Amino acid sequence: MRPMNLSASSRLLVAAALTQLGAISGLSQALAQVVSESIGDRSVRFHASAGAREGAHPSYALLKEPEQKPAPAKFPVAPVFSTSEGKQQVQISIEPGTSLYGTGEVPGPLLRNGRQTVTWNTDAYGYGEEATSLYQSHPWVLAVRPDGSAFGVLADTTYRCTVDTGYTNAGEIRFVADGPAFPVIVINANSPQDVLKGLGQLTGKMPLPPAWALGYHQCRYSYYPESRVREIASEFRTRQIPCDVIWLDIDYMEAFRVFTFDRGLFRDPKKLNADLLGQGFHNVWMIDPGMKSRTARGPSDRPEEELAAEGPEVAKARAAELAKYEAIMASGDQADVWVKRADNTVFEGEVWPGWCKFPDYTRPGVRQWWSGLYTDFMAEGVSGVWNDMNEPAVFNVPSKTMPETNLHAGDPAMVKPNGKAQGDEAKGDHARYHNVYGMQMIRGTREGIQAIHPDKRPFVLSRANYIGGQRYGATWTGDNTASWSHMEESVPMSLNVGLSGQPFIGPDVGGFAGNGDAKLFSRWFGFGAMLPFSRGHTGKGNINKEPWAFGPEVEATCREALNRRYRLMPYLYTLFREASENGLPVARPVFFADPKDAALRSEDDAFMLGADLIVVPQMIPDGSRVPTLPSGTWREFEPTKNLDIPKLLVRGGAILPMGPVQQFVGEKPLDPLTLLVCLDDSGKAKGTLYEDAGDGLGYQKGEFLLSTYEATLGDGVVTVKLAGVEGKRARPNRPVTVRVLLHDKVMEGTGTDGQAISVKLK
Ligand code: MIG
Repeated sequence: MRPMNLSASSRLLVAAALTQLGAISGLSQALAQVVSESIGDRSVRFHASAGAREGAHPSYALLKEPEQKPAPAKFPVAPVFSTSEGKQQVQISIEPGTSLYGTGEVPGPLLRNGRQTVTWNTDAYGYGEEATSLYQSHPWVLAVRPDGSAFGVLADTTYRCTVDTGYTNAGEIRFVADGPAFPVIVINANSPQDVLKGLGQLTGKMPLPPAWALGYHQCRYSYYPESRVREIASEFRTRQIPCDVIWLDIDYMEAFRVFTFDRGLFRDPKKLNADLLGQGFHNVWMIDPGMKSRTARGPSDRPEEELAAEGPEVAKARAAELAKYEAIMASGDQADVWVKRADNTVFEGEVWPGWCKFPDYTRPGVRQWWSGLYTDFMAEGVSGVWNDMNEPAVFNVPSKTMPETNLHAGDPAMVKPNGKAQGDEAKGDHARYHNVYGMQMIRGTREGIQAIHPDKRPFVLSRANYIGGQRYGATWTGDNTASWSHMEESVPMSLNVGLSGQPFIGPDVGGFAGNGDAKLFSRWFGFGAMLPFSRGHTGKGNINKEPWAFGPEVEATCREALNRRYRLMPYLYTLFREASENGLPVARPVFFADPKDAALRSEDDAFMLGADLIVVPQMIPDGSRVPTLPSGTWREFEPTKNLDIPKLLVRGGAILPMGPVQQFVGEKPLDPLTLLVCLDDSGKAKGTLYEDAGDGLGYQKGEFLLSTYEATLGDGVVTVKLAGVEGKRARPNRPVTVRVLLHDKVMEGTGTDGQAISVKLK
């Protein structure tokens, strides 16, 4: 409650007294006047006080400092500000029956009620369910009310922030953060879907990735030498298992020096990349932030005898790589790009290459320098970049990262909520910038590779990120474990990242830490092939985990799982396009099908792809778990007895576009186009198909084709018509197969795209 009927001057006096009191009791902010402003259709930003608004840092979550309008007279959510042990605290009460989600990359179940997360990007190898901080930070909660309406709350701070989703008090969401007072942004809407669209408007959307990135990715720590990479690629093609990308982990580097190649293991990366591309494989190579700062040979250098045996030509190439690296480091020193210690000397920390310096990506000029380093690298025919260890991870220190007192320069041009550029206030300690370090790194990476290939869409994968970071790259869920619990967890974890603004997410399919066995691998692969980012990966020293590594039975399952992904690629690509336009996740919880249905709120074995398809994996070995699914018509598509292959259910009222099996995206034209029709109770169905060049930015100039198909049932005949077209890409002259899913059978008809196609139901 606020003091009433005080004159202006006495109010000031009270405020002053309370400020002093506030330091110990936390009363001052609770009593100070909360200031709020409208920053979007259904979004209001709240500040603890006018002073807090004045002092607030620029936002890293928001796409840009938004246009402000007076706050609406009535708004259903009112954050309450106070201080707790010197930190700002914000409480948002929730009505009973409210379900909480989001909070980013979190272990455990989908439903977050009763949990606590701490935003602090952490190298969390083999994390357990009790872990409160993983690799990414999303101080964001999605709250779904009993009536299916929803709101989202974003604590707009980069500092370490405790996100309490009913852990301390079941009736509230609570944020407590280090650093100065921070604003809280609330998005209120009629549905969780609309809240996420609002989040996309404010924080930006995932730019449309190149189509190949939606294919299957094969990784391990690490594939080398070059001959092993070629062998993996050939195996995929000979065995006819679809795959689009082969990944190169740190061992390709010259003793972990970034932007170099070990020319003994990889004599000609350019030729390797070109040959792979000739077989339909793109490639992704790893780059870390830690840059080897001392020239002395270290434990990561290969033994002298081994190097000598490679002969003079390799020795020469190796020397050239080292010279290139020294030039990079010299340019970094010259431009003084490094993160500093509190005493302003250059900070060094140990990572893979031994002692390293770390670029200060918070500085725009450093990002530019970093972008430039990709020029030679990309010239080797590199298609995509994997930025790892960017929490940043530092070895041999208890904190696993750099000291919080380290110094960053920041970006003076960034605008604060008060509308002014921050100028000198940009300088800040690591505590302030830790959680955005990785995000700013991949921002530089993305800009670099975009500038080098302006005609291509960049692909960047990052381990660390911060809310809004979907603007710069995809992410994965880090070093999980080859266990049934981690397999099960990989679905809700991916879903909550999606519910926090990042659609391009998936786990290490098969598990990173440990071997696991055939059964686990096969089960995981079956549904891993249906997640937005689908990549098999495993740690150093583990057994082989390619789809064929566990024998013919598992191989057949993997092939079937991937064949399905590739056949559904037209639908998946349409979903990615939708996500890039409106911010909705690609993989969604099943309660999205009916946000009013309380029974669906905690279902997290099954998940949806878009609004029209439910994927139902079996998370326990014997397959006895029965997930809760939405009511209404949902028809199973291509039922199978193989427990490792998830059930697929199509929504009544939907048309799903599908294509032929292909070994890589773009291998074949979308011919024939298959339209999978599942009628609703009134005998109607509708669906869209998005097509474009699959790469490049022409789509931004209208070079795409967005087709809407509609089906109607009349007199025992289903007729599918093209009901709408957008974009200026020409419609291919192609055959269409219409497959109508009925409750006990499938009926087919054929025709030509663009013309009405009829299927007689017998
Ligand atoms: O400390 O580059 O999460 O995917 O294979 C390990 C080697 C460093 C951690 C990543 C993992 C990657 C590994 N990296």
